[in-house]
Amino acid sequence: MLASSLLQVLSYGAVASAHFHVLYPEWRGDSLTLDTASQWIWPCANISETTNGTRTKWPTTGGSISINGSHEFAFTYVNLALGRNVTNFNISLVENFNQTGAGELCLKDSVGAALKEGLEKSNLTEEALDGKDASLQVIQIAHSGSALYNCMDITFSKDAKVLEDDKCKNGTGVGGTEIGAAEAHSHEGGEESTGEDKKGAAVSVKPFVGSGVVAVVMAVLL
Ligand SMILES: [Cu+2]
Repeated sequence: MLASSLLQVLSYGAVASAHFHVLYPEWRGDSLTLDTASQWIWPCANISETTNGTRTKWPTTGGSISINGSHEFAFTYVNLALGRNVTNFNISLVENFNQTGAGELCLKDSVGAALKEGLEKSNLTEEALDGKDASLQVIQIAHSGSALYNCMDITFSKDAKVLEDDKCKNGTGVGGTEIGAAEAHSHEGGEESTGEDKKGAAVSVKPFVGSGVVAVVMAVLL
């Protein structure tokens, strides 16, 4: 039973034109058609780093990222790894973002702050980034809860620009929201409550948060 449903999932992945395309920066290769590629494979869909010099020049202040997703929604992450032949994508540029609506999704200039923060943690300056090679990794968690991977190779350049508006558009009905914890609920009537009230609130809130998580998991499975 488990084996057959697993096969079903795998064959769906192989046959359907599901999953996502990367439109910008140029991806390492078309992971939907290359024989040895599979978006299920961490960290980069089993596609090696670009060797033919076609890296995209990407601004040191953070560039645009554009994908075309086939799923009605997918939890989306973008990570950055500095250097060449890297597997340590330790700088998060986009986190906990729920892409909604299938189609083209473009983040024009929204990763600058996250990049800056990541550089600070790595003790790197924006100036030092100029001319450095790096790879971007896009992860989507969609149907069945599996993660899909694609990577793009870049060279940071202080002269590179973000995409023009006409090249960075969201498809009709495509957008996204940041996924947050159900914190709003635990703050209800929070500020003025006594220590004891807080304890009581925390206890009563817990099952609610739990069911929220279950609902999210259910949604992914559907
Ligand atoms: Cu898919």
